[in-house]
Amino acid sequence: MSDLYSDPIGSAVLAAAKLAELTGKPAHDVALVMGSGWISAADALGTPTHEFLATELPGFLAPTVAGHGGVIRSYDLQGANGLIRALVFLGRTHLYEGKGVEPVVHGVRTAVKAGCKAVVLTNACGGINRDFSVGQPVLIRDHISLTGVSPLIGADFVDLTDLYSKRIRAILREEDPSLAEGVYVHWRGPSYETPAEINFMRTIGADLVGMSTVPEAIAAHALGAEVLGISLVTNAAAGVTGEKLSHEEVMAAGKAAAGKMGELLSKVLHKI
Ligand code: 8IG
Repeated sequence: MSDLYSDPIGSAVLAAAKLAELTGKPAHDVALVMGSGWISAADALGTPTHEFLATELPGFLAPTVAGHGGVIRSYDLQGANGLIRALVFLGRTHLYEGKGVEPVVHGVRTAVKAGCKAVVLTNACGGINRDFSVGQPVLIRDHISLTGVSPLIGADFVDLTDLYSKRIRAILREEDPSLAEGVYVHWRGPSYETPAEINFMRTIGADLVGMSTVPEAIAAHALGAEVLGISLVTNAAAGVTGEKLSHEEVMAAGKAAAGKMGELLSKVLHKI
């Protein structure tokens, strides 16, 4: 039995084998990780062939935050270029849960070991850039890690120059030219930023702030998958409007806007 902490890649290989067994599919093509409020985007993909708890696969932890599902779905999507097998994670583990980075990236590693060549990472985030409004989806162009946490261990000096695939971003912007792009800053949480921290983030070039996505993007890229990151701005970051941040408001804004993103995703998945 491979252990998630002592052999995270071996553990992902085991989880991918169990996934193949549960779905009867030897491989999947693309993975989507749905952040808070993105469940309606997954629903727009249609009816999954399989749905089960992430904890049915080795190495996955039970989720701890309301609205972060911990469910895995497998879809057969018929596209212009034939059948696409999509693996969808509803919910994820975050660094702020305090279990280390291994469980945070276990899903995307499992997906890549299951054959996925592209990984779509979605999240709900705070808007730092004043041009962005609540309910707006933004493509992640690049990131700044303020956690400094990498999922990689050892002399694995991975280049991150094109971490958020230019090619895939171009496909989405061709489908919807109104899509904005921005730099996402990773904050450990679970406390939100102070207004002074948001001013600092804006000064160093950040447009969006959130508590996910970055370790998963690095882990997927290091294993050779292409990454697309999409943030849904669900609140103005601290100090931007003077309003306080509430988890309930964040969830509501996410749910309201994710449906149209689901339509966009189902249109572009077969081109990715
Ligand atoms: I949703 O304002 C969401 N996630 N760090 N700051 C951080 N994470 C977030 C925020 C926010 N909104």
